Amino acid sequence: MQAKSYLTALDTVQKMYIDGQWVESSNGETRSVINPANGEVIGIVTEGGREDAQAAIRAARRAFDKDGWQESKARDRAALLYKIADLLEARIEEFASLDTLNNGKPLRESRYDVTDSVNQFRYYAGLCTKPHGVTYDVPDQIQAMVVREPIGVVGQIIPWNYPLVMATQKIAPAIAAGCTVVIKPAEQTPLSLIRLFEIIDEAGFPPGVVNLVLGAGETVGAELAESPLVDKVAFTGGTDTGIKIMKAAADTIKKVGLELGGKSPNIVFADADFETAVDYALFAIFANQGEVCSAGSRLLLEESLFDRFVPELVKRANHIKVGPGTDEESEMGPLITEEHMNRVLSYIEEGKKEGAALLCGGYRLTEEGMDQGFFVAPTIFSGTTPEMKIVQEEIFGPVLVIQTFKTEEEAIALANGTRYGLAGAVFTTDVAKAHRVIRKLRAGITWINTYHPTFNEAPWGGYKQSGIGRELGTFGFEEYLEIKQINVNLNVEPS
Ligand code: TXE
Repeated sequence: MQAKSYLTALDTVQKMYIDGQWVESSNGETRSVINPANGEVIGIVTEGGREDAQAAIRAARRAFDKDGWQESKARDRAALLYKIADLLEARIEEFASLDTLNNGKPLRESRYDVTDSVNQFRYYAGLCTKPHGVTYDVPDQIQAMVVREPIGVVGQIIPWNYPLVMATQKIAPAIAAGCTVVIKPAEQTPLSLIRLFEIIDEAGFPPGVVNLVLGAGETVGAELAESPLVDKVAFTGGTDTGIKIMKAAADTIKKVGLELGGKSPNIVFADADFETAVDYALFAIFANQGEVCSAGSRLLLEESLFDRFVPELVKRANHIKVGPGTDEESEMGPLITEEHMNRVLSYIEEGKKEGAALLCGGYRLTEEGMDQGFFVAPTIFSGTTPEMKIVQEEIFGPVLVIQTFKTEEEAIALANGTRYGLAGAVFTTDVAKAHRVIRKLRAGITWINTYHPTFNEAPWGGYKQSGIGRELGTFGFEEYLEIKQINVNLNVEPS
């Protein structure tokens, strides 16, 4: 397989990058990295502990406080970010292959992700040299102004569903803002981020400005959230872990950025364009195997449309080509780990027990070529009630639950009826209705007559228990900046 040629030999332990050096963990432990499409070991990485995280944090602190990074010029930071973008762009196929081998997603999705990463570096390179500050017309002879300054040392904790792009959308704005960074990938998917640090090394940052630590969430991740030397922790992952991180950060009043889970409603009215709505209902949930925080995992269907819409939806779901991501024909890959696959399968069992009607899928795929991997068939339930676990909880896999409604009010009430508020969509050809409904959704990312398109220019984040703060765009940049008020007395005469 061509993609495999991008892997590092298994007798080489892949290292962390701390203070400008490639290092192994102080305890000498390692971790195997697995290809979820076949269960094979595809990498051995050093397994850091708290001491390694502390060393990285100290380096980042020193680089910020003493070595001058905090006074670095936006133009110089932009040049470094442009350089990373160019170097990464020259290696898109390599990075896409690594993400596919390590995460399982189809190559076409990984290629899209890497291109997105390149664009993130360029976007923030451009943004950081643009003016950002305000002056105020105040009473008295005072010149009042606001300037933006970097927050300082930032700890960043990354999930496994978008191993590269989730990391770059945190690194790029933090560097652009003038912060120093300690980043930790998910235990399951470190390979592409380790490779990105080769590029970061080549770009020529001063030691300690960008650091990579590897290891478990409960140790290395927790250290980033707890350390008094870290000024902000930025996290993407599950809501329950987000709660732990917020508690851990509370003792030092760190700034906290949280991009958490979702159970997002996709509302389809009877007057929607039928083909468009069916296409996006499928894409909303089955893209990236359903391992997407913004997945349209609840289809809210106007009752009168049910008999026409659902058979078509099920027919097409059954035709989705599931297979290894490295196969160019594959439309859906395996789930990330055996443990996660079992969690998804147990939700499916729970749904059946609770009395929901299983319309398709609901099982592990074990055909030849997939028997050692963690593949689950595209699954759809109808006959659900709002209190069911499969309706309320994030499954994070290829499982769609259908809820039906009769009125606009009922659709809105159902849509907002979970603890989450990340995303949501409305399909209708009635423009006024589309706007009425979208404005009632308690969610940070919404679409009308489409699902999933996201742009580096636009803010990403959730209402309710889906998070705090925003990533991407100018909003994502602001999250890495402090706000300083400066008041100048204009009455002082030169002496
Ligand atoms: O995620 P975790 P898990 C959801 C999804 C999934 C569930 C559990 O529903 O089924 O979370 O997945 C680090 N202090 N999402 O357990 O725990 C961990 O090492 C500091 C939604 O894999 O959120 C990893 O780097 N860090 C989601 C990162 O947190 C800790 C993406 C994510 O792991 C930590 C992934 C701790 N105490 C899962 N514990 C999304 N929003 O896209 C773990 N980590």
